[in-house]
Amino acid sequence: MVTGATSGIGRACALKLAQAGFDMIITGRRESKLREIENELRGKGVEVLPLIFDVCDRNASTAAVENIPNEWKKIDVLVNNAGLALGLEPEYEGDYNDWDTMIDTNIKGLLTMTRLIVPGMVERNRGHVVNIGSVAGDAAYAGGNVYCATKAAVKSITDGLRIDVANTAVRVTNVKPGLVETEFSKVRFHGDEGRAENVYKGIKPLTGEDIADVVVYAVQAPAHVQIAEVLVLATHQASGSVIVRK
Ligand code: NDP
Ligand code: 8X3
Repeated sequence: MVTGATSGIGRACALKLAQAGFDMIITGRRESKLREIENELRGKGVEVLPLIFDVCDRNASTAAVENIPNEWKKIDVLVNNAGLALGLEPEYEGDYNDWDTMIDTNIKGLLTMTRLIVPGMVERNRGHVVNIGSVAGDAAYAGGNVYCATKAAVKSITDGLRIDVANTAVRVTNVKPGLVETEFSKVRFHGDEGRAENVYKGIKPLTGEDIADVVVYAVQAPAHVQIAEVLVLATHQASGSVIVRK
């Protein structure tokens, strides 16, 4: 299961995991995009189950998971990818709604999906949770404030889960990308495409596929190998705030 598979990193993860032979449960809120990727995945010869729901809506998330047909219930891999940044204002000028949406999606949505899916993994003594964190969780950068805090929370939540399932064969990974060119900046700047494009000017950013390669590696590592955490940066990015542009 990949959450937020309609775009960017999640979409690339779904495609690369399908290429590796996994049947795919894909989720997102935009039905038309989900249908597009459903067709693309079917073309790779795997079974696909699309689920349309908002990870911020706990009742809808619970209903979606409870209604998964029996033959799909044994989920081997959960990629908790659905997430977003909104705004880049100084903390003292931030928008309350943007803060709530980031916290509800990146922290509470990820926790809801973990709570719904991981008990089955523990019961079967088999499974892998890959959380998509961020370099933004390692240190705050200007205007990053609440987004950075949500990704720092993803680190703690991932580490906590890894401890709590250490007596099982379930593995837990935090993949922390740097600059990846996806719909991320368009969403962050509320649809301002010009501002979004500037984020990737003068540097060759990562692609969703670059991150998906890391996810597939972690998932396919031998059973005794747990890739706990990976920071993946573009070559001319050194941290959340050090980016050398040409
Ligand atoms: P995109 O905007 O391209 O994709 C985000 C995905 O999340 C979409 O499929 C979207 O689907 C889904 N999503 C967002 N909110 C919700 C929600 N409430 N319920 C269900 N699905 C939701 O961005 P990215 O691919 O870049 O982002 C994916 C993850 O990677 C995020 O967690 C982001 O924080 C993280 N990340 C991104 C980086 C980057 O530079 N791009 C770097 C580091 C981390 P839909 O709109 O259809 O619901
Ligand atoms: C996304 C990467 O640096 O834009 O998490 O915050 S950054």
